[in-house]
Amino acid sequence: MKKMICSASVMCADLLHLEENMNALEAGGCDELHFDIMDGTFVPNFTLGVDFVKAAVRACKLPCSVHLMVARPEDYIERFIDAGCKSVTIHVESCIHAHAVLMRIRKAGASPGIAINPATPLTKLDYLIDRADRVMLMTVDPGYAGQKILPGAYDRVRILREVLSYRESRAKIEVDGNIDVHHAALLSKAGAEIFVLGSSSIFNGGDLGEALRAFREAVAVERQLV
Ligand code: S6P
Ligand code: MG
Repeated sequence: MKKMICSASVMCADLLHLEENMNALEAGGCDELHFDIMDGTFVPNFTLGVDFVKAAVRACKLPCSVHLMVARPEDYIERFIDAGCKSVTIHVESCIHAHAVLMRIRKAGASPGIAINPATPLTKLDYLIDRADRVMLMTVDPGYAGQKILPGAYDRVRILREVLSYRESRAKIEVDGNIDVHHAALLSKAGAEIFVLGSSSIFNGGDLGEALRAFREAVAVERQLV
């Protein structure tokens, strides 16, 4: 089994103790931080913004990735990259010229990602895959933490894995939404490599470093059973 890439969802952190949370994640071997940016238009919720991300980047050594759930993401990518983000993911549904914007993200010095909602046909990705380092399959409708995984998620990962290998793409599949131990085991078997960890897995009030280590171990065990 390849090492899971764990991306901790900052919107699920204790925002009043964010620095402690980030230190614990770093100590626990977290691979990156995941910042959900919501504008109340593309999704029916508001979350974090550029200044928040900038402050977190200053306080933490982990690479920061942003998941832009906003209308017209192309208007904001350079600001997040200037804030220190190493990876910027845009939605195929919110960006008319997604191909050009992915290239702009790379040119600006960050790693481009493309995200897709649960009900959007995967064929929308066909001509974008070559420009992305990661494809983020939403396993819930975007907007909120604490939702239930949608059953189509497993097939979508399987199909996308096939498409990526047919196209000889090295893009990684990321899954976002209700990634608990059981779902992570099934999704990693289907071909997912990056896992967004939120309230379903590690943010449950205890020590985050411990929670992350326990999560990795539990997924390794669960993979033998599913
Ligand atoms: C949801 C967002 C996610 C959440 C994550 C929360 O729109 O994109 O990144 O932060 O899904 O995790 P959980 O385990 O509560 O679903
Ligand atoms: Mg997200």
